[in-house]
Amino acid sequence: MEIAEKIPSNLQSYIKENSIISASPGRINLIGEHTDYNNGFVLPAAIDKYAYIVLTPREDNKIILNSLDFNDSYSTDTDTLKKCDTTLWPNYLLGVAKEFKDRYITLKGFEATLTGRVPAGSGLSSSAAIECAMAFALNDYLQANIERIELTKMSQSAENNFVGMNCGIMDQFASMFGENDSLIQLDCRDLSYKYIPFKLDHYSVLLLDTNVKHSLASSEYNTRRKECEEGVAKIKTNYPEVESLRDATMEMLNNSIEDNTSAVYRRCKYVIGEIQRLQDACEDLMHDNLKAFGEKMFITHEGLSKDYEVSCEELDYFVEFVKNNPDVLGARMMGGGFGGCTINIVENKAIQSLVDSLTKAYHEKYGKELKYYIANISQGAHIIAD
Ligand code: GAF
Repeated sequence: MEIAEKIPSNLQSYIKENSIISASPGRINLIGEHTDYNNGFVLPAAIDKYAYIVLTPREDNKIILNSLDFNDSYSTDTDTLKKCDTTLWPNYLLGVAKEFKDRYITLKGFEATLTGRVPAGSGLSSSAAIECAMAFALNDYLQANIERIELTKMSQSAENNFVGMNCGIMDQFASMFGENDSLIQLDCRDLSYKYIPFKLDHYSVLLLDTNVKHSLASSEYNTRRKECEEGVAKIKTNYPEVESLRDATMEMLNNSIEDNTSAVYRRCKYVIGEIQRLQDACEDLMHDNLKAFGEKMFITHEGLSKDYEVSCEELDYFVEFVKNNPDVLGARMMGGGFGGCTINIVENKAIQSLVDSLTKAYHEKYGKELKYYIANISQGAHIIAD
């Protein structure tokens, strides 16, 4: 078997003559946070950190799953697809297998070995990367010929319905549709999208990882979704045509919820503002106005922190730390929130000194270790060898 692309060395010994190897990346999101499940726009991109799967066919109906990162294995079979209730990682893979089965595609036995280079718990969508790599490998193995867009929806559905995390579609879409050096402007209402070239010259996308993940993350995520739905229901009593916050304006909101200090009002205010802000930010990119783009990132952070309330002390500290640094054009928390990374647009020559000073300050203030990554915008899910 000829393997054109470099794959992690720990996978080598699992590769057999008839193996299929797939890879799918983590993502960043420049602007448009918590807008996907409100039918709004998002602006993600795939990054050069991948989840890899080696899938080797079996003659029987057994499914054997190995995680090299957790040094763990799990077995079930194609008939039962028994969910694992002691640890989560097998369920990302089994959830995707179930999606094929639900589409009346006959499953066959296999052994799948997984290793990931997307840091977990950093808000870079390591779980979407695993799901999409699995969807790609199974599509190839079962010769199902399912299109990328459908594989994207299957991966999201696996996370919603098998794993039990009610995420939107942004992460899986970015992992599947990423292109080198391009952002994806995705309209989550109808899944239409366009690529926006993103060449930063002497700037880079720097991810500063707080290395914390507060346990509130998934329960608060579901609460935010409910609060947005509640807002839509209130607006709908005056404006029946409004189906989601995408259709709402600030005027509609003000005419529908009197108390502008209430949680529901503030959640809706943030989302309505963010959907518009993303569209304005894309205009900034068209006009090569990175400075204006970056300023909007700071505004987004403020909204996520104060109105949407999904930030945390560490993330706020990181954004505050870079705010008055002239070499940083924009910064904000990224992803679901309550930990993980901030995304920053930083002048290349200033990166090292920024990282050094924040490492020291973060350690002094919180006793915690900073991690950081330069995000190179890369290709989405693909087969490496089959
Ligand atoms: C998480 C979810 F998985 C996405 O769907 C999205 O809602 C994001 O949080 C917030 O923008 O990554």
